[in-house]
Amino acid sequence: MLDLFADTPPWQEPLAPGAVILRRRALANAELLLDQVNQVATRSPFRQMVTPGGYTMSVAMTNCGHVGWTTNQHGYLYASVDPLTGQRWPAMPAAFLALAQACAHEAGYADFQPDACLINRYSPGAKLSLHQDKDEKDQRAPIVSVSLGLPAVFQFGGLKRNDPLQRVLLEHGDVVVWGGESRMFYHGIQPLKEDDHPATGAFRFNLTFRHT
Ligand SMILES: O=C(O)CCC(=O)C(=O)O
Repeated sequence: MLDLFADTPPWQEPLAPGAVILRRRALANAELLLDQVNQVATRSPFRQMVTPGGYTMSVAMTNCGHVGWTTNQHGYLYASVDPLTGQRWPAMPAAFLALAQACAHEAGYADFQPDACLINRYSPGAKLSLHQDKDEKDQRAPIVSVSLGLPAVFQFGGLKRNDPLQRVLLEHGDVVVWGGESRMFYHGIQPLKEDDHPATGAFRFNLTFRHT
């Protein structure tokens, strides 16, 4: 029988073993989430981090939670203090935590306890090269990734950098959860196309929740 509600948001699309896209899952909360992104950024501003190799990342980043992802001349690390402000990272807003836990649960990962939320801000041309999220000590927990604002092409590969890539468009309110078999799969974001989004103007924001 025809399912009239098959495309009614939110809906799920399998991506890989252990990975699923929850389409528009964060749409209803988007305004609140963006407001809280702004509040986090007033205390720990967005900044373009420099990799250990001396490359300035095109994506601007900040964090909230017990620890935040950052870089220094020696490598990548989670730190409890924001190196820019010398203060602890802002606490993770309750709405962030609730959304991340609900999405993880819906994707099959019960008891997700994120202690870090990396917030990425993309302007036109900004990208994230293929990488693995491997700075977390506990890789049994999934990654929950929330997209807000301008659409972007997400690349999702395999355990090896040169494994074939799937390319999927992530739009305002989409959530991707990957864990289990695909927890260490390479992924990245292609350069953002210039456009204007009613909620975020020229930007795309992404929240990634991790249990470090
Ligand atoms: O912006 C995205 O959708 C992906 C972010 C990401 O891969 C990361 O923060 O590790």
